[in-house]
Amino acid sequence: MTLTCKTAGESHGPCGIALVEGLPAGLTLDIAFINTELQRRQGGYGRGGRQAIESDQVEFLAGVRRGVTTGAPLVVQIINKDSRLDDLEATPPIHRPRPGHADLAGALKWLTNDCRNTLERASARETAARTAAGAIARCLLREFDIEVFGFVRGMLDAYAPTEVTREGLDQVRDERDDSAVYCPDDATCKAIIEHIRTAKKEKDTVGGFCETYVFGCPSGLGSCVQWNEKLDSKLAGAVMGIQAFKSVEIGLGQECGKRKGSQVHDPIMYDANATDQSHFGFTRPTNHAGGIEGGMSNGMPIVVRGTMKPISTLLQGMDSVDLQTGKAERSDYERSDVCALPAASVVMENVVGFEIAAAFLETFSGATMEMVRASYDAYAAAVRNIISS
Ligand code: EPS
Repeated sequence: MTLTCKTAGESHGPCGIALVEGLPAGLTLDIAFINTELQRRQGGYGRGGRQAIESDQVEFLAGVRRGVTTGAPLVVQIINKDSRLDDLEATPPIHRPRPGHADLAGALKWLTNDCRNTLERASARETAARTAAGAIARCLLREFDIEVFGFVRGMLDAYAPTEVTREGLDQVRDERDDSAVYCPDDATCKAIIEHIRTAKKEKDTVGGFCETYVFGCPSGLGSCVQWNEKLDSKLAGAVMGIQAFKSVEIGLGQECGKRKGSQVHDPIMYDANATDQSHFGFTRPTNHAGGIEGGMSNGMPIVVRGTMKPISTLLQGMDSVDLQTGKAERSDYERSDVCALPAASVVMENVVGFEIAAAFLETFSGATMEMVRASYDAYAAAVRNIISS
């Protein structure tokens, strides 16, 4: 069965829900880890007033018994404390759409001059449910020593030079976790905070760049056989599915267009002493491909970069139109964040983790964890014999 996730819930409704199907039975969920990811998603310098109200944590309604998956569909709930959707005064109609938000496009799609229904569902509050689903899926990846790591790379003119390797991961993770904007480089962190402060003063907003690395991902995930089976197409879809994301890159990404082939492709080497690694001995001195060739993982770290646009709710407003009168007006203001880039880096880390878990289970399928492990072990044994067979 394919691992899938659907979410439901409005920003100011009673709760957010994720329905996750396709996990094998017998997976122990690290609930403290899942809740830590939810707390991290709520944090980061630049957040608005909402996060002071909420304290997100998961509650399992189905598919989990004593912390272990049963193999049945899993339903996870995150309660909204700021629940007020049925109170007309607390959640009034919105008639002046915010440029960049889903407001106008939703009004045109659902044939209404009230943007409220659209903005409630389009809200990035929904990413709490997707983060939970991703963190749940990562419990499976961790059983196979697959580590997912996301962070803020930069914004505007600030860009962290940090190199992320598996060997240095513990230190970089500590640096990220000590940073108010989830950026492991101190100077870049300070510059980002300054940019957010300035944007706030100017009643403006800022976005930026997030990156996610996957270490220990074995070769063989994804497929070149169909366009929509490619691992990079799935990752791109998941990252572009995060609210406010406008671009996704794998490995060198758009830089590929500025270089010749010999400066882009990663030479292939074989090290018979490294067959215990995720590349099973087929090492590469560079990783411009970002761990994916032909839509399949090659065993090198997977590297994904995403760009988040600045939040579209501006305190200064922007030129818009009143949908009741057709007259020019400034856009409506709803309480919002000045910058949610740190939160977005957590969301990206977890949606990438979810897609890797989905591809993993497609390749090494089984109704139970034991069967998944047996399938993985059989593949690992066979791939180590490629050279001699
Ligand atoms: C959001 C508007 C704000 C953000 C929200 C996304 O919510 P509110 O209008 O309640 O202040 O805080 O993000 C979250 C609630 C969250 O948990 O990430 C929007 O319009 O997208």
